[in-house]
Order: sequence, then structure tokens, then C-alpha cells
Amino acid sequence: MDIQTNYRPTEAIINLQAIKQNVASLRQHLQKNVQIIAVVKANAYGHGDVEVAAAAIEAGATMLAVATPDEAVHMRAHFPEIDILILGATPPNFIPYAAKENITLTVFSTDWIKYAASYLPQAQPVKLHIKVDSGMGRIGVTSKEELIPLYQMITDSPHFIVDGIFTHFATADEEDSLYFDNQVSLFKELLAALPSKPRLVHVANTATALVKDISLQYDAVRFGISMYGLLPSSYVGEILPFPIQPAFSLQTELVHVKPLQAGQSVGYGATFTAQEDIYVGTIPIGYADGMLRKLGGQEVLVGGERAKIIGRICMDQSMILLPKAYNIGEPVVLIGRQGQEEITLDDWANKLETINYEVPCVITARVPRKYQ
Ligand code: PMH
Repeated sequence: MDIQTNYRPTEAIINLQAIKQNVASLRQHLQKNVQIIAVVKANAYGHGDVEVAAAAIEAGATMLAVATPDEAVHMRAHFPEIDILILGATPPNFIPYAAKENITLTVFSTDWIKYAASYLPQAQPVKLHIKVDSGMGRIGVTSKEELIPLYQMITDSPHFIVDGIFTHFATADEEDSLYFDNQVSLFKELLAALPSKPRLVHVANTATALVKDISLQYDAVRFGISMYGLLPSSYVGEILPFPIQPAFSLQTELVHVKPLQAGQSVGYGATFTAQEDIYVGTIPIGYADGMLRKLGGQEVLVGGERAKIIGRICMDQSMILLPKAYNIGEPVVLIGRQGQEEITLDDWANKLETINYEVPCVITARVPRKYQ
């Protein structure tokens, strides 16, 4: 018997048309032969990796990028043909799977190639992309002295292929381009030192692809945040070459509505006390869903109007101040549009004193993702 799940009305709605449109708009913006690598790591920034990847591929993406071997295994199970790149460090014991399933790995040290000796693939060689750390300080080779021996070691081996080389920018979304320009220079210097250019050179994240020099599109761009319809920064928003459409919304329903008299309080710590007679609505979402306690005071939308979250957010429930006695089952939008009003993911990010990238990532798996 199939067991029904998701009885609770709390759900994230992912607009796949928006994702397709964002990818299609990027396609128009890029030079003809530049490929789009859809960055679907971390469950597609919390949006749902399988559905997002399918939408991105339909709209023109030719490669998927994930962060970990497990994410690559998950993607391969759903997409037998598409090229998949693991952006992070992969332990050499993954090599046999990578060879068999054509997963491209990121490398940045000769030690890794040495450790790989115990796991050498039998049949196909494994495709590798060399990561250059041009200033992010995360993973990657930082000099020619590191790059050239690594490149030689890979090309000397029948078990590996240098399929690509890439770097990642720390400040591509900022107006001041000094640090960015230094990263570009170092990457170009290292690229020029190679005996021959690998098949895929890629450096551009969203911000680079959208607002930097077109020569930085190279052979492919790694499209993350704006595929989801979100801006990497407000600066990029000011000079965006095409409109983007957010894909993520979050909604629930009122499960209880009650009048509260002046002087009565709400929630743990009784931190909110009614100053007059009011209506309080309870919604079935809390910090265990990723609606962190710091979002206390954030507005939600009910009946096309703004209503505030009052008292402390609980693990599974929260209370809101209602303008009138709504019925149980009344829709409540936490992120997204209702009538003329909109609450954005950036509103949540501001309230949480973080960036929009983080918000959908921390909406937990308890909140089902529904697709439209
Ligand atoms: N390439 C790499 C190597 C990345 O780490 C990321 C995002 C992207 C491309 C896509 O960037 P975009 O979403 O700005 O387009 N990585 C991360 C990160 O590690 N933390 O925040 C974003």
C-alpha cells in the first residue's frame, strides 16, 4: 500500500517555468558556443535537484555541477547521459565509480593523483578538471610551480584526462573590481603556461557571466543563483542584462484562529503581550522547517495583507497577528506573492542577516517541494 505523505499544508512551490526562462535568457546573453553548466549542488540550492536539473537541461544547460560524490551519484541515477562535474574535493576511492559512470572530478594536487594509484580505473579514463585557486583561498593550485607538475602527471597517466581547468571568483558580484581583476590575471597567467588548452575552460559564476567582460565566458559558465531567479548582490541587480524570475515560494494555511484579550500573551517566554483585543492565527511551520527563530517579527501574507509573526517561533508552529478572524484553512504566504503584496527571499535574508543563497538551502527536507 502506498503511504500518503505530506498531509500538512506547509510546502515550498518551485516554479520550473521560471527556472527554464532564466536559463533561456542566459542562453540568449551568452556567446554562441559557450556552454551552460547548471549548478545544482545542495539539492539545487534547496529547490530540488532532479526537477531543477531537468528544467535547466530542457532550457539549454549541457552539464550539471554538484559539490559532492553523493550528489553526483544521485544525479547520475536520474540523468544517465549528461556530463556531471563534482566541484569539490573527491576522495580517490570514488574513482572506479567516476570511471564507470562518466563523472568528471576536480583535482588540485599531485598527492591526489598518487593516492589514486590504489583505485585506478580499468576501462575508461576519468575526466579531470584542474582547479586554480586564483584568490578564493579554498581549493586549487595557486602557482605555475604547482600547476605544471600536476598537469604533466595527469597527461602522463593513461587513467586520466585533463578535460578542463577552472577557477572561482570571490568578489565578482561587487562593484570594485580590483580583487576580481587580480584573480583574472593570475588565472590567465596559469592558463597560458599550459602546453595546450584543455577542452573546457570555465571561470564564470552568475555574476561574472552576467556583468563582466564577455571574454570571461570562455567555453562554459557555471550558472547558480540567478538560475533560481535570485540576484548574487544588489550591485548585479542594478546592471542586470535581462530580467530574472524567482522560482521559490513558501506557503501554508491557518490551522487555528482565536481571539486574544488585551493582556494575554503568546508563545514561549510569553514575549508578546496583546495591548488590545486581537486575533491570533497559528501556522504549522517552525524552526525545524528552517524558519529560524530570528525570523520573529517577519511579515507573512494573509488575505492579500501583511501580518506579523508574533512571539517566539516554535519548533513546528508559529503565531501571527491577524487583522480579522480568518477561517481555518486560509492560505498564508511566507515567501512569494499574494494579491498585490510580495515577500521575497531577500526579505528573509535581510531579517536573518544573511544572503539569499542560504535561505532556501536551510528550508529543511520536512517541507515538501512541489513543482509547477
Ligand atoms: N562555481 C563554484 C565553484 C561555486 O562554488 C558556485 C557557488 C558557483 C559556481 C555558482 O555561483 P553562483 O550561484 O553565484 O552563480 N558556490 C557557493 C558557495 O560555495 N557558497 O555560496 C555559493
